Amino acid sequence: MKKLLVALLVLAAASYGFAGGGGQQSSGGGVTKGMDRKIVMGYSQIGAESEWRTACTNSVKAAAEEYNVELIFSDAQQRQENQMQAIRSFIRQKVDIIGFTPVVETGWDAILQEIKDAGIPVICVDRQVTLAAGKRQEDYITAFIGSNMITEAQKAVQWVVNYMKTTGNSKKKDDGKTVINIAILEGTTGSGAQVGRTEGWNQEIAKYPNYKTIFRQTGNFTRAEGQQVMEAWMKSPQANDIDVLFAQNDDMAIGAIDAINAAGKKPGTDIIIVSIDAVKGAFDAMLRKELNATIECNPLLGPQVMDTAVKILNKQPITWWVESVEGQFDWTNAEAAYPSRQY
Ligand code: GZL
Repeated sequence: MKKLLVALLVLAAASYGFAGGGGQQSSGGGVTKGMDRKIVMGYSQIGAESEWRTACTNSVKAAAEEYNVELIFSDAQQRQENQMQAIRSFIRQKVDIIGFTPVVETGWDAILQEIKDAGIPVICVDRQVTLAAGKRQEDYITAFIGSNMITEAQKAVQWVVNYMKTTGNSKKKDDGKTVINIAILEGTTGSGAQVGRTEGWNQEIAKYPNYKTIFRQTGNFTRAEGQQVMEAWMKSPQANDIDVLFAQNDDMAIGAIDAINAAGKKPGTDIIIVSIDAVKGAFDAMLRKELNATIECNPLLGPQVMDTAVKILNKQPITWWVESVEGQFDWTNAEAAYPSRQY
């Protein structure tokens, strides 16, 4: 009886994995596709804050199955210290390769040095890191797989300016002089996505001096926080001044849409809304004419992660960063594109 109890406890502990869920995903024996042995990857994911993140996690797990990679997966619940704990565990377990999405850009110098000292290659996925002055990412990160966040936001600006010049909202059009007031819901403060999208937006919108930012606050990439922030803006004296909302991801935009409707205004008409990701919820909102446009940010990175891991471990040449190829969707193409969307 005692042995059975111990065995069950060991099984439970192994299946639970690290903080917030995760654990060992092994697809049995055999070898990894493209290798002469089965490799072990430790993967530290930041959490499950958005539809996008869930799609990214599912892609990584499915690709590990497809490649027959033993995946030790950790969900950090948005906490950098949980990522550090998981990565140190991967080092202790002497995994073949580490994959991780840094929840924020900074604070990784020491742990990346530990990984380097352990001689384990590391793939940074989705969001980039910023190291101390004088240090190059390429000297610590073996490969980066993800989007160009700056480009995504620049596309969002161009979409907004074109729409305001050609269509406008229920109150005004952009004639080059009329002031267009913008509210911005930013992602997780300090994350590569928030930093890049803020930089890209600010750079591009500066070309249009009649566009004024009157609200800017983080909604932490979540629907709930996007709604809370928008509710507060809708109760403020400047509520009626908002012409355009830029949300740095679809989940915050969808939360904001709920708040705008609750305030008796028409999202997509009174307030023009552009966001980033192009998840299914955004397509639903565009078909309801409540979201005007979304700029695609591809979460289906799993196959590229596993293919790159195999190339690294086979000592084959790789390109350090292969930028994701991404489109954009609005009322002119969302309906036609929706059936073939994979996330
Ligand atoms: C972008 C990714 C962002 C998504 C959000 O690459 O890091 O994090 O845009 C997600 O939906 O939460």
